[in-house]
Amino acid sequence: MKTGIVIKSTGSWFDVRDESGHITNCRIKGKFRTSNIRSTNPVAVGDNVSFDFEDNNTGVITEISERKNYIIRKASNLSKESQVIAANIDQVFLLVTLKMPETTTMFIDRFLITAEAYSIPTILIFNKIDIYNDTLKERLSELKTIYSAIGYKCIEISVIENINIETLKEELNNKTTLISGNSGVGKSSLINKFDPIINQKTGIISSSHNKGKHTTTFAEMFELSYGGYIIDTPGIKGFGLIDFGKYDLFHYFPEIFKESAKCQYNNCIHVNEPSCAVKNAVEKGIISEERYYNYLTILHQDDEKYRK
Ligand SMILES: Nc1nc2c(ncn2[C@@H]2O[C@H](COP(=O)(O)OP(=O)(O)OP(=O)(O)O)[C@@H](O)[C@H]2O)c(=O)[nH]1
Ligand SMILES: [Mg+2]
Ligand SMILES: [Zn+2]
Repeated sequence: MKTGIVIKSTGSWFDVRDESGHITNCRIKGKFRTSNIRSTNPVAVGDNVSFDFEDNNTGVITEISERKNYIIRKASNLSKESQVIAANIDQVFLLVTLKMPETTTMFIDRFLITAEAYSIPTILIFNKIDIYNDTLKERLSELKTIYSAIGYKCIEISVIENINIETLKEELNNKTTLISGNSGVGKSSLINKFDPIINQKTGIISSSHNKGKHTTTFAEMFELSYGGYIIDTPGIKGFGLIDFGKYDLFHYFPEIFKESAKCQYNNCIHVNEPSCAVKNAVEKGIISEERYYNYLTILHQDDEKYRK
């Protein structure tokens, strides 16, 4: 038996790298009891696994070590199956763009809820600033103000014009970083800049829809020659949340959670309860209206699921 880390997953086959750096193409046999989560992929990139050789080149995964954390999503709110994007990560680079394609704050907030739930530090990276006009630059500064006030580090970059790439590289040091975001925001283009040994395929933005074309199809982890690992992932359209309780959702909005201590009712979910400190903070501009609106929308969109 050998042990290693899953560095690539194509659905049914997994590349597992052992300590010596040797990579074995592994499959899984039978059903796996990883944890109590129901996911379409029992093994994810970042998982520490044990495996037996089948022959010289292939192996069978026999065991998955308990995960420190993971990022999990559903394709949509209604889907039953969830997918583990990656496991055992130290931080996330959430790559967003205000143009070509436009990342919504709803997408950002849904992602952040999941990262908060597993206490995974997330840096918001605004890419493609080279194509922002004045209106978009204003919007960028507004978003940076909102998210940095909550405590998220925000960095604006341009992969094409090499702006702030070195600053970003400093954040990678010796950590395992997952990079996620919508299709076409420049995830693969960015990681190609992190190390010349990485040569990920990049795609074009469809001119009719201003959206990416899902160029990256599998999650894959790369070792950086200066220390640390980076995981490139396929672009995601929607970020469906796994089931959080109605009374738990606001715990994952740090600024709402902070104010909630002052609400009159301890079962307040900050919708229309009297003497709600959260609503009060929104009125005073302490909590961003947009974030609060997204909170309410998620609470109601996912309401059906909570009632079941
Ligand atoms: N203008 C501009 N274009 C960029 C920048 N960064 C990346 N792009 C372009 O955006 C397009 C998509 O880049 P990719 O790196 O393939 O995007 P991705 O996020 O990996 O997309 P998926 O693999 O589909 O999820 C390419 O045409 C890149 O050249 C940037 O800073 N400015
Ligand atoms: Mg890509
Ligand atoms: Zn309240």
